Amino acid sequence: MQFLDKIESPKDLKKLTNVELTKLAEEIRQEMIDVVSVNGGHLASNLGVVELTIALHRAFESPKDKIIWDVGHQSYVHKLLTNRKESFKTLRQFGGLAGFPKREESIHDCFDTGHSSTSISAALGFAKARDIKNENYHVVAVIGDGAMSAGMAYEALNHAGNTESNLIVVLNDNEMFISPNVGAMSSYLNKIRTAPMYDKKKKEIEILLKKIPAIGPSVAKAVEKAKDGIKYFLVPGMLFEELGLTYLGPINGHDIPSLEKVFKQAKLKKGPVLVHVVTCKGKGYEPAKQSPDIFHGVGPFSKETGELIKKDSPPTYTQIFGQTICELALKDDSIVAVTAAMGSGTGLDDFGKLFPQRFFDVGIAEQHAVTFAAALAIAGLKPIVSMYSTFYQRAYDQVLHDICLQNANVVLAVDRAGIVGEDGPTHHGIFDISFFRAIPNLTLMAPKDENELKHMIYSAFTYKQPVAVRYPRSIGIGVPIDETPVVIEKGKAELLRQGKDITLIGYGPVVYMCLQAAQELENKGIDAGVINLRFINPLDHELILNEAMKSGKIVTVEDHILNGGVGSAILELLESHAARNIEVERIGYEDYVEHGSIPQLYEAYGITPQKIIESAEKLVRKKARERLLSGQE
Ligand SMILES: Cc1ncc(C[n+]2csc(CCOP(=O)(O)OP(=O)(O)O)c2C)c(N)n1
Repeated sequence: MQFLDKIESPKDLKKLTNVELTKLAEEIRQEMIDVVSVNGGHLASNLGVVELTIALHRAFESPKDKIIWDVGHQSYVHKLLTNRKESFKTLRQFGGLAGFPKREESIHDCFDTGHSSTSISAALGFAKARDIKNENYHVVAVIGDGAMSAGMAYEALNHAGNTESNLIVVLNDNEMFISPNVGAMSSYLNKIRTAPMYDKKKKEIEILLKKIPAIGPSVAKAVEKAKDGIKYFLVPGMLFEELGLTYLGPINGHDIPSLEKVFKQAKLKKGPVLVHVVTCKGKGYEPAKQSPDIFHGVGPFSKETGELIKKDSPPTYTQIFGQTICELALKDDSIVAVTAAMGSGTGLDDFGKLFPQRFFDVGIAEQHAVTFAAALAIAGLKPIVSMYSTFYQRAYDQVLHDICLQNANVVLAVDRAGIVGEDGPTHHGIFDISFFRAIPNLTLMAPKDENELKHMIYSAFTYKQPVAVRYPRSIGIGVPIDETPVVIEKGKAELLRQGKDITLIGYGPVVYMCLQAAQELENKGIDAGVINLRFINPLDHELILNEAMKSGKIVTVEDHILNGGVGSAILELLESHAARNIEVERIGYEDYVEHGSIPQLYEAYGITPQKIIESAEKLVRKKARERLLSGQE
């Protein structure tokens, strides 16, 4: 790579001519295609910001100036330009570069991101800190038109527009979220995307408006109002100006000299500035340009054809969810589905096509999605909200306050529960049990396999109360799928195997790890029982206590943080039944989990049959020693 190899730090960019910069952009695209075609990753978004990132690093001085990448999935170019090109091949791999900005990875990553729409708030925080400490640097938030749909972005704009602090918001407008964009803000941006650059036009409009004569005070007032109205129609970005930001744009986001020019202009303005940059998602690689949604977050693919490398495998939980909800909705027209910019990720694409009137993609607006669904339910429909576990974190109050406190009949499909692999700590769904378990009225379920998922989704609609069903990102176990779903009795766990020496308790697919461990323990002379919990709330007190009393020892296993997880719930249950002599070992995560493939992470963090066996043996040995010492044997 003739030019990329020369870039040790962003400063080196300033030595290149325009022609060389164009060649550098080509090399960066090639490098990203090479690496992402093997490791998977967020290709289309990164292809779209190559020139934008180069121009930002020429116009600003990172790390002194702070550049905050919203979501951060588009930070690959930034990583390549900030001394990480040698390690770029390890992108998203266990122990390698993260797929998102990470402060501990580089001084050029000034703020960790992963969840959408945090950048303007963070940028304003930096700007205020700078002002209070009398420091001198620029702060830039780079936010996509998708991320601009979330409430947090408006909360931050509302605050920013009312301050004097210098701050630059770069709106990267590519007409796409993961799927084509939705919502009124997107329609607004669509309208102004092709308008001529504001600054030049603004002057012409001001001159034109000044020519309108004033005739007496009252008429003058009306004329002023009319002028504002005319300006509103003629000036692109007026909405942002009204919010107190200076609007610059729209700018072609693939023209480095124009971008640099506008950034230099923005640096000179006082107060908050919004630079509207228009880019093309997937630029420079035809398959990604044609299908930016598929290449938004993509697995390994053939560089030559753009075809995804698919293995013969069972359907994913998400696919079974998508099929089930379509089957149910065909028979029941009160079922409606809500998602927050994750239609394809949550398997609702087919639902959207079959029932367009009953499908709502509300944009990146998890809080709104949940409250909206609460009212749909209270008004007599049967809404299912489908989002990733990690994004429900955004909507906790809405689940608690709007759905559960009112006991609204909403089903929450909690996709990507458990670790998700290469996207890492910002995206692992390992907290939902802890935060949902605390909420009264919320039934909380987890299927051990994809067939049980079908029955659980069906059952959830029959309980007539708030229900959350959590299931993982992975492919299913490969079990046959029953044609007709049946109702699972609420709160009933499943005893998969009797055992007198120890009881293994799991939920979700780790139940199969428990079964494997039980089999291997049998070979070692330990008789282990296995409970598939199915319900985390309410717990099956009777079955758990019965089995625990028999064996006196429990190992709980969960693809979840230990704090407040099911292991904790079982300890609480034993405590409240004064069953304190039962020994419990809990397996789960003790901390945030890094990025890497799911099998690697399971191995590294000890979610394995081997770990279950070790924990079981430890407990059995401990009890035997105690018995020996107390003279019972
Ligand atoms: C709170 C939250 N919800 C959902 C997501 C999933 N997500 C990641 S990127 C993305 C689309 C972002 O669109 P945009 O900001 O326009 O960026 P682009 O990829 O188009 O450049 C979504 C929905 C997220 N990261 N955070």
